[in-house]
Amino acid sequence: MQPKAGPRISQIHITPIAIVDPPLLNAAGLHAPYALRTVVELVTDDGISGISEIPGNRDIDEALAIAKDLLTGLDVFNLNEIRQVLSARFGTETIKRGETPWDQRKLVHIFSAIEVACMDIIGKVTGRPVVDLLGGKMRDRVPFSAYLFYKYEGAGGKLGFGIDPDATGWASARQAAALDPAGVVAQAKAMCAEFGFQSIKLKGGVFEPRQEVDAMFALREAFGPDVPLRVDPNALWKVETAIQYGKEMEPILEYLEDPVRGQENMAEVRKAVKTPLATNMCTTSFEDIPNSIRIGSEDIILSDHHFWGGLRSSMTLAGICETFGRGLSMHSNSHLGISLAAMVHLGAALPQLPYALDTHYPWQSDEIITQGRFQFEDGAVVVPSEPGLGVELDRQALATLHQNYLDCGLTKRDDEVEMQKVQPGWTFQSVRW
Ligand code: GKR
Ligand code: MG
Repeated sequence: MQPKAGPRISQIHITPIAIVDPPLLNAAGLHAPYALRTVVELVTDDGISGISEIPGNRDIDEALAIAKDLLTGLDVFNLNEIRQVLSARFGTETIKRGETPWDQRKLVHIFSAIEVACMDIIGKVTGRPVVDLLGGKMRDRVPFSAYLFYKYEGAGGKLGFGIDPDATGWASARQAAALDPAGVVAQAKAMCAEFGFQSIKLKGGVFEPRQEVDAMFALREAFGPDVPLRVDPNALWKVETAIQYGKEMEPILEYLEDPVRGQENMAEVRKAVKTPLATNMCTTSFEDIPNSIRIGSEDIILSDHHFWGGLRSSMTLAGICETFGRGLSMHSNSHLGISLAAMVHLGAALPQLPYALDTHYPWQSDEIITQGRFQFEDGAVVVPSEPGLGVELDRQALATLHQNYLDCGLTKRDDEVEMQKVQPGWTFQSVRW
């Protein structure tokens, strides 16, 4: 039997969108009223469409536009060739991971955008869900963690720091300010009541460590010892601060995420504190792995298919983690359902999943998939069983969110600038306490 020629890429649509995001605080400042995402759609010569979603950034969109001509005519099954063509055009990564909590590298995001959309098509052609293309389903439901943020009052979007007085349930609760331990606990209760999360993470690096550590003890007091807790100061603490508070939180933390900046500092803290250390900041690419193993910078790598170069690369990372005794979990940024679907397929395929994954999804209210917002049951999402990612693009919603992008005037994420609108003169410091 002769092998069949695969479907070939004939169209690539790149659509930047802006989604409503509340005024969340983090180490780099404040979230803008809209978070940017880019939706990529590939269409094959026989009319099959595949989609993906990545963090929005004008430079990455421009690079994707350049990639269009290179990718047209390529076989969607030949992901190796696609990767090679993109590498040959864009060379090795020129942008550094950077100091902010989010990753702005170009090539890894492009790989991810194209690979996920191709996998969606391959799934549709073969009639199998993406999880099967990653080696098969290890679990039917993928657990996620509550992801708490300090925040100002406000709904985001057009309302900005204003609120919708008619909102109810979590939609109302997420508008409230959370600026102290009591506010954090109230947010956690509302989020867990709505989504059923069984683990809780607090985004730290906002207030001086004593306040954030008190918030963690307040969460422990409110939720008891059976709910695993994590805190993520996004590398803002000094080594001695991390050791002092890391030791204090040993009895209550499941893991401590990026307390300090850089692999060397993380290794130093890791030697002194019994709690496992996790990272999405110091070991973020395959090139970082050798030094991580050499010096022991973390226990758990928080993978993210958007910046580890796609779903198959993330499976490769899982193998490396298994070999070297690293745990693996997942990092997130503000996102919609196409990204969530990909995260769920990956989470379902990972050989081990000892930790609930991060997601910002509860903070978003928009959606661009025809099925509407994903439902969580006891904090978990059921793995889609339809071919491909199992989600379809809602073209009307895409048009509306693209118009938001045009209207909001943002072209990249800049939390420092947003913070300066509230606190003039505020500047990001890569190590603060
Ligand atoms: O959304 O503000 C945020 C987070 O700080 C995000 O950008 C981080 O990348 O969630 C992330 C993290 O775990 O570091
Ligand atoms: Mg983190």
